[in-house]
Amino acid sequence: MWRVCARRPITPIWISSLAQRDKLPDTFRDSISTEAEKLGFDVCRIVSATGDAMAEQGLRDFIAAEHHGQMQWLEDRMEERAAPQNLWPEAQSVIMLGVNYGPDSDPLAGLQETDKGVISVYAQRRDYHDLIKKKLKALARWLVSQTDAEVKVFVDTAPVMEKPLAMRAGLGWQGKHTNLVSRDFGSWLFLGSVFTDLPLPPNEAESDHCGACTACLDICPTAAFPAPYKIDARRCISYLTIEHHGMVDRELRPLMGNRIYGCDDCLAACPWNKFAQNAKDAKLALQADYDRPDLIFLSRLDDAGFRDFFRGTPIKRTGRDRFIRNVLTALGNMDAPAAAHMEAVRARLSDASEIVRASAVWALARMQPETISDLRTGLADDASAVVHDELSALDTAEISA
Ligand code: B12
Ligand code: SF4
Ligand code: SF4
Repeated sequence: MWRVCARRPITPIWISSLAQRDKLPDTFRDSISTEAEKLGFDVCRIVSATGDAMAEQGLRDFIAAEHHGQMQWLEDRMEERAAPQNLWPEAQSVIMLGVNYGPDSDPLAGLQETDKGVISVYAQRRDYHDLIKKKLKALARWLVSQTDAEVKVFVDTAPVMEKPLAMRAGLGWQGKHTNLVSRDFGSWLFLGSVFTDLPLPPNEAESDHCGACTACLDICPTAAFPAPYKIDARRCISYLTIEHHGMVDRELRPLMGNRIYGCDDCLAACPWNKFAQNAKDAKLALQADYDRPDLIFLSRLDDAGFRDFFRGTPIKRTGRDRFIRNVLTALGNMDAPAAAHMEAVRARLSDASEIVRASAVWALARMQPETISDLRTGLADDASAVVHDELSALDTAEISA
């Protein structure tokens, strides 16, 4: 007869190759850099997760002066943004990473072709958020596989002040245009971070190399810098075309030219770009469709057409109506518009979106001031206060070119 033996419980033996945090080899920081490079990051450096009084004060001043405009999310999570440990108290170190997105031609060349729209360099390609997040997660997984670290990854949208952290990590310095400038990549680095509870040895901070230069401040079409190193986002074309909802101030519209999504003027003016390199990640290749697209074509996009044309790019985020608002502003700013341009604008006077109709009113009045009285009659029954506000403004000098 078979005897059934009760099995003795097995005591677990943990076999682990994980390095404990207090026994990390001195070369571990180099191993992180090597891994980051393998994953396609162009630069990787470390900073301690403690706050930085100047950055924190800069943020508080920016919000107090209401320079953030409608970006309420900056104000709502200001405390977490002010210092990494406010966001995650256990964080000890931040691994700051940069991906080069250097353009292969002059980003400002399209500003002279006023029948075309200019889309900023970062947006003329696949959405960098998706690409960088994947790389950051891969680096974080690797870190966890090597150590007993806790990690969190962030790019752009989280309440993290990426530029001051990148400066302290030594990726570059915050230039007078407030963006990070790198000796190796000029103005063209996307930033991302891996927070960890590992106490890693920090790299040395970079220092300011702007000197007496003011090229970025001088070129800004809307005078968005109240002082060097400070930006009033409410005047910045990047904010106005991407973040701002509703109509843009009439005073600023003529200054926007044909920039329909973002702006690169201050970045492109920087003399440190002479050291810039073209983006090497094929997934960040510029896509020809978004290089100076025709304004008439864009003005005709409906919702589905807009989503289809801009699928996979950051542009899809503004939504069709705000984007067409930008296109109509560019049409209103055109040099010597032809009949076809005016026709394209006129077609938008009956658009379902009130900001599109109101923008069409402004653009048409600039292109053809003699049609103002017809515009008033034709839109007298329009139900939108926004449209009527534009029609009333036609009485004033604000509309004139
Ligand atoms: C909000 C935001 C915007 C806003 C406000 C811009 C701004 N400068 O803050 C708007 C919509 C305008 C914008 C525009 C652009 N953005 Co943006 N934006 C952000 C975001 C989400 C937060 C930035 C932030 O915290 N702003 C708050 C203010 C208070 O911070 P700050 O500008 O750093 O201000 C500091 C200085 O004033 C400083 N300070 C005060 N006095 C002094 C004195 C000295 C000497 C110094 C050094 C500093 C200093 O203190 C403040 C705090 O540090 C970051 C992503 C992130 N999570 O960080 C991307 C980010 C800054 N944007 C980016 C990009 C690419 C752009 C655009 C180029 C896009 C485009 N082509 O249109 C433009 C550039 C416009 C410009 N000149 O800044 C990149 C910049 C990469 C880089 N190399 O720096 C980031 C980092 C996104 C990313 N992950 O790559 N953006
Ligand atoms: S992005 Fe354009 S509008 Fe904004 S600060 Fe720079 S130059 Fe001025
Ligand atoms: S353009 Fe001149 S002032 Fe502006 S960030 Fe570059 S070096 Fe600094």
